[in-house]
Amino acid sequence: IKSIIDIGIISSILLLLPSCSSQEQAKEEAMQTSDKPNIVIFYVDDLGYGDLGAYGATAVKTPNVDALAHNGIRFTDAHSSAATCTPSRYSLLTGEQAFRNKRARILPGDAPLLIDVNQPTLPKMLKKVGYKTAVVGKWHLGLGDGFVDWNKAVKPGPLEIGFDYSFLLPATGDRVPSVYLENHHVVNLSQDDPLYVNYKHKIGNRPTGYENPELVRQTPDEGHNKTIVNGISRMGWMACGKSAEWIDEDFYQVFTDKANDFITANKEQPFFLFFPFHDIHVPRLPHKMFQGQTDMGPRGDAIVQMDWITGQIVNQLKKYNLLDNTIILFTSDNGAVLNDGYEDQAEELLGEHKPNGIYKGGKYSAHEAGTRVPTIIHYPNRVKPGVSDALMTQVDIYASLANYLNIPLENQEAIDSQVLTDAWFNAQEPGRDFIIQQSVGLALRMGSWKYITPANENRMKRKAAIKERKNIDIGAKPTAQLYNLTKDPSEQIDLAARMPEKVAELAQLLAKEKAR
Ligand code: NG6
Ligand code: CA
Repeated sequence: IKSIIDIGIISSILLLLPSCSSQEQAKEEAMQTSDKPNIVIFYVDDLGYGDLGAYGATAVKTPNVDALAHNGIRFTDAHSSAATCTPSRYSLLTGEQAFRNKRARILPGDAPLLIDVNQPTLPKMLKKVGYKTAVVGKWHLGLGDGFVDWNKAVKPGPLEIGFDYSFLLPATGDRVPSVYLENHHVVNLSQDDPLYVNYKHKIGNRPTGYENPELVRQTPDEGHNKTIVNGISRMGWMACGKSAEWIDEDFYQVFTDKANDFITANKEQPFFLFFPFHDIHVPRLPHKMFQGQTDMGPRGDAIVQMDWITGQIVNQLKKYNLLDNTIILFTSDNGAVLNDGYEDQAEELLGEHKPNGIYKGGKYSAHEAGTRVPTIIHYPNRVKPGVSDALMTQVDIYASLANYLNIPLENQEAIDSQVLTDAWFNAQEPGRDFIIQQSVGLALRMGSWKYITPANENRMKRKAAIKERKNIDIGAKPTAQLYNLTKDPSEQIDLAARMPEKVAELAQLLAKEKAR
C-alpha cells in the first residue's frame, strides 16, 4: 500500500514538476522582458515640425502617429543633431556629434562606410545585453571600404557595426544604385546582368534625365538628372542590374513586411528595430493607395503613407502583445524641405500647410526648422502621457538607453551623449542645459538663447544657392547671430550686436564643447 501511495505521491510530484518549472520559467522570462523593453526607432526622412496632426497640421491626417503622441510624450523642443540626413544618423548611432568626423556629410551613393567597424555603436551596445538588432529602410551611411562591387558581398556595412539583420535602400531614394540590399547582397540580382555604379561619369547605355528628358515622370534639377530608373532620373549613373531594380511605389509594403517579419521572428526576446523611412524624402512616389489622400500632391500623400506604415508596425507589436513593453521613439532626421530635386508641386499645392510650423528655415538650415522636429516617446509601461517642452537632442538616445538598461559605457563611448531618461519618461522633467545644432555651420541653444556661428565665404555661397533652389534660409551671416527664442521663436530679431557678452559666453561654451 505504502509503495502504491509513494508511487502516487511521486507521480503527482512528477506531474506537478513540469508545470511548476514552466511557471517559474514564464515568470523569469516576463521579468527579463520587462527588464529589457523592445526598442523601435521610427526615423522619418525630412519630416518637418508642422507636418503631423499632433503638431497642428490639418491638411494631412496622421491618425497612427497622433495616437502615439496622445498615449506617449510629445516633445515640442526636441532636435535632430544636424539639419541633414547623414550627420544626424551618424550621431544617433554613435552618440557623438557628427562634426567630430570630417566625413560625416551628405554622402554620395558609392561612399564607403562612415562608421568605423571598431567604433562603439548603439546596436553593438544593445547586443551586449542580448538584443536582436535590425535596420530596415534608408541607410545613407556608406557601404564598403573603398570601391564597392555590387555583385559580390557588399561589406563592411550595418552587419559589421552591430546590426544582426539589414534590409536597405543603400543610400537614398534619389541616388543610385536603385536596388535593395539585404544583409550583404543586392536582392534579385542576376549573375547574367551584373550591376555597376558610377558617380563621376556615365557608364552603360541606360537613358538619363539630361539626355532623354521626355522619359521622366518628374522634372529633375541638374543634380538628379542621371540614370533613369522606374521613370525617375537619379543622382549618379547605374548600368545593367535590371532584375534588381526597385519600384518606388512598392516601398510602403516592402519595408513594412521586412520590419514586421523581424518583429515576428524575435517576438520572444528583446529586439531593437531601427526603421529609417524613405518617406518623405524625394522622389516622392507614394503608392496608388495614398495618391490623392491630401490636396497637397505627392508630398502630402507621402506623409499619409508614412503614417500608414507606422500604423502597420505598431499593429504588429499589438498583435503579439508587445506594445506596452516597447519603447517607441518617433522622430525625423532633419526639418522639412519642399523642392529638393524634383518638380512634384510640393510648393504649388502647399496651401495653408506649414511644414515647419512657426519655425524659420528648414532642412539644411541653422535656424530652428533645420533640427527642431516632431519627437514622440511611447512606452505605456513607464510613460505617463503628456506634452514636454524639455530641450532634447537625438545624440542622447545612446546614453539614455544605456543608462535605462544598466549597460556601462566605455571611456570613449558616445562622448556627447547624456542621460535624459527622466525627461523621456516624465513630461514635467527638464531637458538638457544646452544643445548643439549642426548645419553648414554650428549653432548652440541654451536657455532662451540661440547662437549661430559667423559664416565664411563658402557658407555664404551655399546660402545663396539653397535660397535660390530650395527657397530656404540656411541662416548664414558673416557675423554671429543671437536670438531670444522665448520672446522670438521665429528668429526675427538678431540681438548679437546689442548683446556682445551673451554672444561671447555662448561662443565660448561651443568652443569648449568642440574641443572635448
Ligand atoms: C543634397 C541633394 C538633395 C538631397 C540631399 C540629401 C542636390 C542639389 N541636393 O545634396 O536632393 O538628396 O542631398 O538629403 O543635389 S538627406 O535628407 O539625405 O540629407
Ligand atoms: Ca533627411
